[in-house]
Amino acid sequence: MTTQIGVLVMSYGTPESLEGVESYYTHIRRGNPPSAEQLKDLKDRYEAIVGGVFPLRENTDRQVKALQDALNRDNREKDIEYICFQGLKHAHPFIEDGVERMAESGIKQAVGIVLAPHYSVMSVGGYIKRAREKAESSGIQMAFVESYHLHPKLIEALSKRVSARLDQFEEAGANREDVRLLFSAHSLPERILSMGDPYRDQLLETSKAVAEQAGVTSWQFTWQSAGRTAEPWLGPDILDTLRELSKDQVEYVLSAPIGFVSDHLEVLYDLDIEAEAIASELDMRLMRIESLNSDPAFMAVLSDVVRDRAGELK
Ligand code: FEC
Repeated sequence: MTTQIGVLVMSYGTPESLEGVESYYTHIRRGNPPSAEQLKDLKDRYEAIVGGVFPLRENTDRQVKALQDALNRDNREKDIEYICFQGLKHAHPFIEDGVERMAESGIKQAVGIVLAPHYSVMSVGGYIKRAREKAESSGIQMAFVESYHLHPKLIEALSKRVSARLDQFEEAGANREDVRLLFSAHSLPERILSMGDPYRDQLLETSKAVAEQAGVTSWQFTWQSAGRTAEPWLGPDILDTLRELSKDQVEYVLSAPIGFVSDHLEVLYDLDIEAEAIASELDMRLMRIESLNSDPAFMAVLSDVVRDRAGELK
């Protein structure tokens, strides 16, 4: 008999339309509505990005479908059928909706995974807490993937992307050795460090592994997309890092936003528009590695870690 295992694929979520930005932003701000100025600023950023106003929605839909296909394609466990459900942190269908849909489909056992490879109690930890609470009250046994930041297939997929862009720098006349590889991820409040949170260390581990595999020695890590709140956030921010690199006569920079797995606002605006504008002001050449999106290599990472966790369900 075939056993069905649910897979709750969790992602940040994005509004469905410009009209939905206010309630989305209010949700991110834990129920506090943004000021008119903050709202306009966010809407302007969505309007500025190319590739569709809310590309994260489409990208997450594709990733969820591709993961389900990957999990069932080779059907290593002949008696298991994986069924993927989506659960978003700040938009419909919310994490709780995803768990509810699993319960309605008769799922009794499930694995939860977040489309973000690095664990922080403030990011992945928050998704897992919400899913776990809902699963407990819905009678679903759930196991969770907490991080996959050093999975060999992830390191390979990222280092291939780095090498491809270094080839392009070379074709454009630069020496590979003169390109500074700049890894980045979403900043979080500095207080996570005193909480012993693994987020920063995991990001540095991914950076080191990717640089080594791509044969790059000139690299560093920087933060991006810090929140606009009064408390201090982890830095330096990528815009300041670019200014510092320019002072050191660095002309070529390759951005590798390893904390993200999809094209969305924080990549398409914060890097491709905002950081790009600073780079051109400083007369630097900035390129960015391609996002993982639904690359089969990334789906293989996700399906490996989901299967591992599924093996722990009794
Ligand atoms: O394309 C899109 O529509 C969504 C892009 C998006 C992603 C994303 C990922 C992460 N965030 C993380 C932490 C925070 C914290 C705050 C915060 C605020 C925002 C705002 C927008 C936004 N985030 Fe986000 N984040 C994305 C978008 N994020 C929009 C609100 C306006 C702004 O500050 O720019 C601050 C909350 C507060 O005010 O208290 C904290 C982390 C990630 C990466 C892991 C993950 O994907 O979950 C961490 C994508």
